[in-house]
Amino acid sequence: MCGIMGYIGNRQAQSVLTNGLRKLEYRGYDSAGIAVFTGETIAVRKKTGRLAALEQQLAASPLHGSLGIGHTRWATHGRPSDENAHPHVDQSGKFSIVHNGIIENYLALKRELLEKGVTFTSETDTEVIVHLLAELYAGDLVEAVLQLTRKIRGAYALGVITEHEPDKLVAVRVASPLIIGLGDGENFIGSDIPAVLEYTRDVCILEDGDLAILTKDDVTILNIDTKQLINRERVQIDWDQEQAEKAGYDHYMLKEIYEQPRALRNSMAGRIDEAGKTVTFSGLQLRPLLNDIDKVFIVACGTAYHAGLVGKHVIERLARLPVEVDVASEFRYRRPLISEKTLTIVVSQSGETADTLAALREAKRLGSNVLAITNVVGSSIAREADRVITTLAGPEIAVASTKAYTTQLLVFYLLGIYLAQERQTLDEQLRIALIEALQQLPEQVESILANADEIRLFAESIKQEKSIFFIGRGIDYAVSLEGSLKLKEISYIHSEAYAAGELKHGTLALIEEGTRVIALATQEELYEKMLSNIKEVKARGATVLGISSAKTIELHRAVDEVWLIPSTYPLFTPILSVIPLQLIAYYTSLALGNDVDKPRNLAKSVTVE
Ligand code: HGA
Repeated sequence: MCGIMGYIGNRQAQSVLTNGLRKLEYRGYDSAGIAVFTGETIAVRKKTGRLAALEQQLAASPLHGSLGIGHTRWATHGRPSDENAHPHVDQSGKFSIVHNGIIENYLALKRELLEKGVTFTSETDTEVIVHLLAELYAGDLVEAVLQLTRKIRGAYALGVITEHEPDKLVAVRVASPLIIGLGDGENFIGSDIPAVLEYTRDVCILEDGDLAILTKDDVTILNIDTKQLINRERVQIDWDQEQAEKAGYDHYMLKEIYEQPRALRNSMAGRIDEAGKTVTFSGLQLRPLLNDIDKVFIVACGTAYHAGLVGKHVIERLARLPVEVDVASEFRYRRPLISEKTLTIVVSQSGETADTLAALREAKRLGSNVLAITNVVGSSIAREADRVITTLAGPEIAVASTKAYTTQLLVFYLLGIYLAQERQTLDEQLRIALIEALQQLPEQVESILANADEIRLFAESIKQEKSIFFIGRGIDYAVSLEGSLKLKEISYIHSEAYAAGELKHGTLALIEEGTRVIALATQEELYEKMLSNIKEVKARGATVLGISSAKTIELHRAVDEVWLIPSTYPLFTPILSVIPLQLIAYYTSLALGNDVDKPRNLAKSVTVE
């Protein structure tokens, strides 16, 4: 995480940098800072807390100049503080850098620098970079940065300026994202495209090993190892800034929840033939990846992992292929059993999730083909995977993922049906009926969203709870995990998701008079079993909310309250049952006065291990 912005041109850099950083705050918001070349020296302003705190400081003492770098931080090394905030400067104050990533060998480098008498002013790994750079500089900034890249190890996107060469801004990308915005008489760097969209729609996406030299009028890109010039494609961005803003909603999360019908329609568009009989991923050439596979491995983190758990049910049921699911941070170190006959599916909203990217590389190293499901075209994961299915959810800004999750589910449904077509494991009539049901989902989501009011009241009633349980069986259990994560991450209320049949093996001991339980009961074939589990918690005093599509009297009798969701095929219920859970989390967080879009301790797009 962390957001980088850089500018060289004729405008006042201060406002360009703060505008860009505002679009990147989703990447981190522990502190923010900018460094601007004022004509004589590099001046730095940095402040703990949100960008607004820095802006206040800048209003009191503005910086004037047209070359600068900026940063919004999500701390990995050293607590959030003014000292640890970026940009960092060397001892002479003549060099300044911003960094996104982790320098793995920083302790050894720091020791060497300390022995040489260098004084450090922060606890960050980043600071070694700027001292090293000053030491390596011998009149040529680019050369010094190239040498620097030979000394530091880890992940880094860097923005670098020096008052010795105020006609340039140097940027490097090694395993952390960075893009260039191409303007007329001005150029930009940014961690993500929205940062520069206010100024230009022409961008070029740097790849690992790229070093870019920006002047007002030119951008040159070199490879850091070969020093060869590189031509990176210029891309025209056709989505507008408005799409990345709140569009009248109080929070990005609410906006993104309400965008789900559209996101689902977009993600389905062009992937079902006109007759509604088959799923097609035209242009993707998936078939060569499927020859001879005997196993699927789904790897992801957080919400995307929960989508993967649903994906397992879908692929196993429809395509009759065994599926293993793992969290990426476990997978990458556990020597997974993978071969050329395994299809690895990695799932990541941002396409930059560091653990998922590492898992992708590990799977490839072991000979597996990798299919990525991601929301960001041109992201690292999209570029390194053998094939990519994009979830067309549009930019997701809120830290708590909603529309990315439901579109990931949709892609798993499409993929499950596609695999079933290819493997001939599904009767044609059933396939057509499934596709029909799939096409109804956006409208069904709309109908749930139209009745969101009761959820506000429910949120009010749980906001003082210390702990809440989500229970379900089969695919409902996978959704329970997601509902519980959503509640935890933005309301900070502890919650547990449990496979309903597993409660009696220990956790039932936690149920007491008044314990709040949210029970998902959407699976007809497990309905009676689920009713028994609900009765078990009721008998211990729990207050139960049931979420189901079954209008049966038994359920109404067994629980304290029931919310009905529209009926669909059992495999498709997650897209519907998760909507009330997302809204419960949202309204509870709101009722508690939390910062819904930027929950504490978290950030969007986890680009560190
Ligand atoms: N390691 C640096 C940058 C952190 C970062 O990129 N987070 O995503 C620091 O801790 O300041």
